Amino acid sequence: MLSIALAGKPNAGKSTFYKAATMADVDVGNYPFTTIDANRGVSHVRTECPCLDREERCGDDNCRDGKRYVPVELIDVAGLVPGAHEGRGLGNQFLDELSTADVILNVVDASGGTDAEGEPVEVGEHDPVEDVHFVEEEMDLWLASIVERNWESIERQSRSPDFKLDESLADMLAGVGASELDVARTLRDLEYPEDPIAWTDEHREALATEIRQRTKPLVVVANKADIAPDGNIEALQEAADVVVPATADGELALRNAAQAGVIDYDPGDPDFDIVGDVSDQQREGLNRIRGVMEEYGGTGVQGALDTAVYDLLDHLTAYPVQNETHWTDGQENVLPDAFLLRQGATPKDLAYAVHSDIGDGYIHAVDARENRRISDETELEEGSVIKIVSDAN
Ligand SMILES: Nc1nc2c(ncn2[C@@H]2O[C@H](COP(=O)(O)OP(=O)(O)OP(=O)(O)O)[C@@H](O)[C@H]2O)c(=O)[nH]1
Ligand SMILES: [Mg+2]
Repeated sequence: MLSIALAGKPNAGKSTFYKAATMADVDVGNYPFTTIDANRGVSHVRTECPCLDREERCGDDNCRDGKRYVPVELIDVAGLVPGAHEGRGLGNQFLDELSTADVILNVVDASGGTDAEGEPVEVGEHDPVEDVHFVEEEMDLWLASIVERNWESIERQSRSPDFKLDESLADMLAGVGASELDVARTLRDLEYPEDPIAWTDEHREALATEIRQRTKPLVVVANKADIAPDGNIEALQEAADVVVPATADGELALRNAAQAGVIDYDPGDPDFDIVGDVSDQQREGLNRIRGVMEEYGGTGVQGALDTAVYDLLDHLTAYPVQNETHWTDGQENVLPDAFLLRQGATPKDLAYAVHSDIGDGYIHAVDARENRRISDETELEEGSVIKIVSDAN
């Protein structure tokens, strides 16, 4: 499963985001370091279900009237403060928790109502732009310290006649989610001495930064948009490449209200309808959230997850089926599974995503939308419905 981590300074709203996105019961509080141990749970990205091209909707939990929710892992870690890589705040051990993540949501308090350490201050007092880059810097320095720690071993290995720098680095960096390809591409873009003994701290830091950028792309979540002073969101949008304005608190309220049957709302909808009895106070609260949604096209929680997976990681959703006519599995469930794959993935990649035995036994694939056999090199698209013929079937 793809893994998305929430990072950022304390008190920015990471756990609120996590709670809203997973509906798990976790602690939220208006003080730094509410979260100590990481929370891991299942959330979803939202896309259009292929059933929209058929007469009937799927009618299961993952598809609400054609809105398809595809599972991803979400990780909520302790707040990060400047100097965390050296052990400040809750230290660097939780930076390790980020190592398994494919993409990071950097949750920023766009209201400027918390200082650099996450202590409450007047709204607007702190400049949230300062909180954008330190997260990247801490991650870079943390990675650099891992490289540094392991360098002696690389130097030792370099004495062997069949030493290859890229292979040794790939071994070392596998633990932070870097593939051989990531290492190869990074080395291609860097200037560095052939002999590891001649590497300086600057070389190692440059390597760490490049690897981090490649393996941990970042979305800035401009949270607390509901109380952010004018201009703060725009300033954040200028400071970072990918910024999603959000109200995690608002999303949590909507999901709770939807669960209670008070409103009609599916995560990621741009608006909601009030369908149950509400007090004047509740109506006022809901309308305040509506105001933020009108401005930004939704609460931003679902939007941030979708942006991370579909835009930054450039993934697509593919649907394996056993029956190419009815788009069902062996139990007649319509479109039972959805897999997130990199753009450029082929039917065989989908087969392996389903199960390694199906991948090993892959014979050919059928495009169920067109009901015809497709070549092994066909690149899947968003919404591809594929029957895999495998001798492991
Ligand atoms: N106004 C507003 N407040 C929010 C929003 N999201 C979270 N908060 C509040 O911000 C405070 C901190 O929220 P948490 O979710 O505990 O923050 P955190 O980032 O997990 O904090 P640590 O675990 O301490 O690192 C709480 O008082 C939340 O209610 C939002 O969208 N708008
Ligand atoms: Mg927390």
